[in-house]
Amino acid sequence: MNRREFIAAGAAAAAAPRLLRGRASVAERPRPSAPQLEWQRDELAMFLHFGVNTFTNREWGDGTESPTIFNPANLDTRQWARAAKAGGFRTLILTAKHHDGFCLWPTRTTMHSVASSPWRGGQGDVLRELVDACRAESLKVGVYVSPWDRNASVYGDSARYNNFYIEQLTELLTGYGPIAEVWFDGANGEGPNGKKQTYDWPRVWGTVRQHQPNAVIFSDAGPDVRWIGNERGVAGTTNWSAVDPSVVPFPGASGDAVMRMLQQGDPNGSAWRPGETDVSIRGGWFYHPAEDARVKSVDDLVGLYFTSVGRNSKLLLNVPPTREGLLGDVDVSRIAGMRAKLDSLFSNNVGAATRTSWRPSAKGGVLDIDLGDTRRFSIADLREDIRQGQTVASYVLEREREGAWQAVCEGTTIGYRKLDRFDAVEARRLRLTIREAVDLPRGVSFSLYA
Ligand code: FUL
Repeated sequence: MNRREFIAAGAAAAAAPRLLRGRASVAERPRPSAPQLEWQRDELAMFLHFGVNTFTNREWGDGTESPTIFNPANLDTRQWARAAKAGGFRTLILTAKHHDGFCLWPTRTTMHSVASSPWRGGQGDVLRELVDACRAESLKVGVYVSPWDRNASVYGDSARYNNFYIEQLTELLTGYGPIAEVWFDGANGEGPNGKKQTYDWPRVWGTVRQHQPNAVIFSDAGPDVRWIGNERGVAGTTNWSAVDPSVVPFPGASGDAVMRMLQQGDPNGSAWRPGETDVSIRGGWFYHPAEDARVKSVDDLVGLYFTSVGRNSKLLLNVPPTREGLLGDVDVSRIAGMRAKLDSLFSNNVGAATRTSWRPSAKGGVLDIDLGDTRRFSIADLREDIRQGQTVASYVLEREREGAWQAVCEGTTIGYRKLDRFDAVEARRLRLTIREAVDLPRGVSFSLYA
């Protein structure tokens, strides 16, 4: 494998990228915070939807469920954590409270919790057990805390419910050690009294910052990471990590412009807010026996990796525990299968090249490589050094064939990672051309896999 530094601007003149109108300089462009960077590099997180819905076989509870139905016979969070770790997942995010209002930890704010259930004689705490298991397996923990609460009598009485919700959050953020991610959806149904609840998002986010300054906060509107805009596991083929925050002002905002911003971001956005792609390994978010035969295949899961991580996003894969309190055998084997397949796809690196800096005077550039020998490959793994922001808006990777250049793959954004899969091709000489960028790119690299 030959590693070659970037060739002089003159050689690249024919392929000079058009610098799109961007911010004044790389220094002014948004960049990730340390927690955002770590969040992205982790690539995979596991979502665990678990609660009264698991026992009623529903997707959304209405808040009238009796806590006595919550009684997983063999709950084993260590089994969850081991399965996640074997799949390469780095964080486990539990539905501490879903829309039905049932709390998986023994909260002081309501009786509607595990403390009123027969499970562990009313002494249990699912979150505590998850935290312990994750610490033992060197994994991180996150919590989903639904703002919509169909059980709380004060829901819809805005000030009172907001106090109640902040108290719940405070318990979660102060009682369990480091929390890596706090996950909010924008669901906002009507309260029991017919009144509409107005959430106090600045206060919610301020509470997370106060107690867990290193946690990333997820919602449609960030502030740290954004929803990717669908639950199918597909990020935009164009996906900027920056957004214009005024387009998605609060979680649950809707409309075409909102969806576009969630899917694609904004090349000139002022806030670094990368997209998280959440999708379930089954049809629903909660466990339903009828879906045992509909667990996504290994190839499906590998495909989801390519349409999320491979499009500058992060994959949050939901694997719902059963009524036993375990991850299903089929689900566990599919996750392990996904890992094995990904490891094999990325095991044979036939060549790599990096260009770390572009001279400010150079109008364009090509990163080229001579593999030394003709090699066969079917995956291109492109990356930008996102510590310095995201700049590439359009690229093409070409191979030399009988003295002419022929495109192997092309695309728009790169960001943290862009994976292109194609029918295997052979080549000895290749070049990556950045056609368009919003600023002089930094640290662009690619690797090729057989
Ligand atoms: C949505 C919820 O309504 C679904 O039940 C699920 O939890 C999904 C991840 O978020 O907002």
